[in-house]
Amino acid sequence: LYRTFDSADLRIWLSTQITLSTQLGGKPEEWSIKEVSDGNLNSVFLVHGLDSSLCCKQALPHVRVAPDWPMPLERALYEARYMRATEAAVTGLAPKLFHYDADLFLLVMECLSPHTVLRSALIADQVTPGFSETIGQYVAQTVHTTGWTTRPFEEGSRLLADFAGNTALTRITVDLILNDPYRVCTRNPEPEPALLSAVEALRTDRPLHAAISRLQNIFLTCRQALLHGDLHTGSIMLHERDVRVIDGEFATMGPIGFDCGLYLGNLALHACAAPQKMPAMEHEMRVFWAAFAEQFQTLVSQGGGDVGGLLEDDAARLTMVQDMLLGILRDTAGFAGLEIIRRTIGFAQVADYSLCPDDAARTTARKRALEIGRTLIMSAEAIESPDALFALLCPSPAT
Ligand code: SR1
Ligand code: MG
Repeated sequence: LYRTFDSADLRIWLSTQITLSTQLGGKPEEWSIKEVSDGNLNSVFLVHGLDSSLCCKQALPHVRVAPDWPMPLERALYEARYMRATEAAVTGLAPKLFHYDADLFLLVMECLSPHTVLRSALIADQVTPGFSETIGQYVAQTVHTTGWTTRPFEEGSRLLADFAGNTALTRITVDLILNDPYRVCTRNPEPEPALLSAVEALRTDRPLHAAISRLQNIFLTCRQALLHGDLHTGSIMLHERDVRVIDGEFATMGPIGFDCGLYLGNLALHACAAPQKMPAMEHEMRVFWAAFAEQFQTLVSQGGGDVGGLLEDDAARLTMVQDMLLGILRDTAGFAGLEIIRRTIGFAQVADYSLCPDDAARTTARKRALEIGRTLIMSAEAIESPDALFALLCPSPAT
């Protein structure tokens, strides 16, 4: 039954869906349907009816930006499962899922309008400072509701089973984030000549490879909570103070620091591309971590799961939470470093570097990003405080 939809197919299909067409209002020929596909993987359409609007996202049988790269359609199912597993915990922080069609691998969601993608808003300098508070709360609330301190272990085991099959997208992460930037690989774009020696150095850096192996092990074996799995600034939409997380198709049980690290790594990348915005990005990092840590501590202290169930007093629970937060902080540093490096020299690079005024400035920005990424990976295990992490993510220009 699967076929790749264009706008005309979508209009016909929606007209057969009584609940959705009633929700839209008016007649099918009155609906405005616009394709707005922007990400690397899927087709996205915005449908405006007389009464309401919808966002329809369909998985393609290949990577949208690389049609020769086949990709299983089931990623849409995992995105739907992620939205359902987390929706009660993050109402208002993510779009609502109205319908998932298992034959068409199609999600029908709340249309976020007039929202823009955070990465584009940052590039255009059109953000309301403090947006990262919502992201910190989002991560704390999603990982709390799916973690082992909250519910009996049987529920965590069910999540492990529900997401174990998302291997195609986890393979993308394993390749693109955890391996490709450090080896010769046809997926890697040709580096600009001025960056070649820095790229080659990363391929032969044995201490770095040892530190990355540790992070690979954490990513693949630590099943701490259900992750978004791709929490970069392109997976967030916002309008003024309304901030929403989208695109949970990479969802997997994994280390909480992975979601935190991808987000902070993308803020650091933006600061590398536009150094004058370093103070603003450091502010967002601090806002993120404060919101995440505060919310995590409040929620996890409530208990309810098999982990921590023996702890009877507040002080003992606080000690456990602080111990968890330190581990998450260290993982965050390592995964932020990996994200910064892969977005600088790997397959899916970021538009933030378009802010550099010329080629020389872009090369300088990229070299700086590679240095920051490497330092984060190498120092992750020794980090003792959030301030130490921010100092590595936002080093002063002289260092
Ligand atoms: C082939 S997909 C490339 C990247 O796009 C997604 O957003 C993920 O970040 C992935 O690594
Ligand atoms: Mg995405």
